Amino acid sequence: MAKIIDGKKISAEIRQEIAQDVRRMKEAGIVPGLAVIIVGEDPASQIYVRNKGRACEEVGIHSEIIRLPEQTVQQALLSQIAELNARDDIHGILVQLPLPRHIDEGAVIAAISPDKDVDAFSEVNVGKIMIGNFRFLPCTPAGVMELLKRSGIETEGKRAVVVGRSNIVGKPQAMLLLHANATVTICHSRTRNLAELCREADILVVAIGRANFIKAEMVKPGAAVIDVGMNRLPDGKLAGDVDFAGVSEVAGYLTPVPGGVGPMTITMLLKNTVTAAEAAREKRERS
Ligand code: BQF
Repeated sequence: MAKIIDGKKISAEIRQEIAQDVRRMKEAGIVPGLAVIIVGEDPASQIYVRNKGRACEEVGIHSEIIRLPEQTVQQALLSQIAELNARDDIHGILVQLPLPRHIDEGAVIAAISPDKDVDAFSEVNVGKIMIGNFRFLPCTPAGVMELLKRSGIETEGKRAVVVGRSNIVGKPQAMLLLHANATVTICHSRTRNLAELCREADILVVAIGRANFIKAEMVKPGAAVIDVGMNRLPDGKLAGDVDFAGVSEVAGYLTPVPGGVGPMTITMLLKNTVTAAEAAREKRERS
C-alpha cells in the first residue's frame, strides 16, 4: 500500500518558512510584490488566479490581479506588461495561460522582464534551467522535486520517467531530475512501449492531461508516482492522470489530486517572488 504524499501539508510547512522570510524583508523595508494578469473568463484559470492571490496574502506578499477582457488586443496586454516591468514595487509578473487565441503567447512571455519572470517561461530563464544555473524555479517541476526531497525519496542514480513533454512541466521536470542525478526518460503520446518504460521507473512523474491514464500494471512495485494531472471529469470532479485506487496498491509513494502537486506549484511561485524581490534589492544596493 502506497504512502500518500500530503502536498497540502508539505506546502503549508514551506509557506511558513516563506512567511518568515517575508517578515524579515519587511523589517528591512521591502514588501515582495506579485502581479498576475488574467485575460478572459476561463473558469479553471479564474480558480488558479484566485489561489495565487490568496496564497500571497497568506504569506504577506503584496499581490495585484489584473483582469482584462477576452477581447483585449495583444498590444494592450504588452503595454500592461511594460508598465509592470517599470514598477519598483512589483517584483514578479505572471500572465495566466492559456491566452485567447488571437494573442501570441510567445510574444507575451518575451515581453516580461526576465528579472520578473517568476514562472520562468522566458527564453533566458528556460536556458538557465537547462544549464543548471537558475534564479527562478519552474514552479510545478520544482514543487515535484521538493515533494520528493521532503518525503525522503532519493533521486541519485534512480530511473526517472517523465510522461509528458510540455514546456511548462515535462521538459523542465526532466532537467531538474537530471540535475538531481537521476537517469531520465521522457515519454509522450508517440512513445512506443510506454507501459514497459513506465514500469522501469523508480520515480514516475505524469503530466499528460488524461484522466486515469496510468494503471497499476504500468507501475514498478514500490515506485514513487507523482501525479501532475488536473483533469475535470464530466461530473465536475477533479482527477489526476493516475488511477489512484489501482496504483496505490502497487506504488511505494503516491500523490493525490487534489492536494498533491497543485499546492506545491503555488508555493514555488511564492518562493520565486521572494527571490525576485531579494534580487531587486541586491541590484539596487550594487548600483
Ligand atoms: C490542489 C494549472 C493546468 C493548466 C494550467 C492547488 C492549484 C491546483 C490544485 C493551482 C495549475 C495547477 C495552476 C491544487 C495553478 C496548479 O489543491 O490540488 C492549487 O492553482 N494550480 C495554474 O495556474 O495553471 C494551470 C494546471
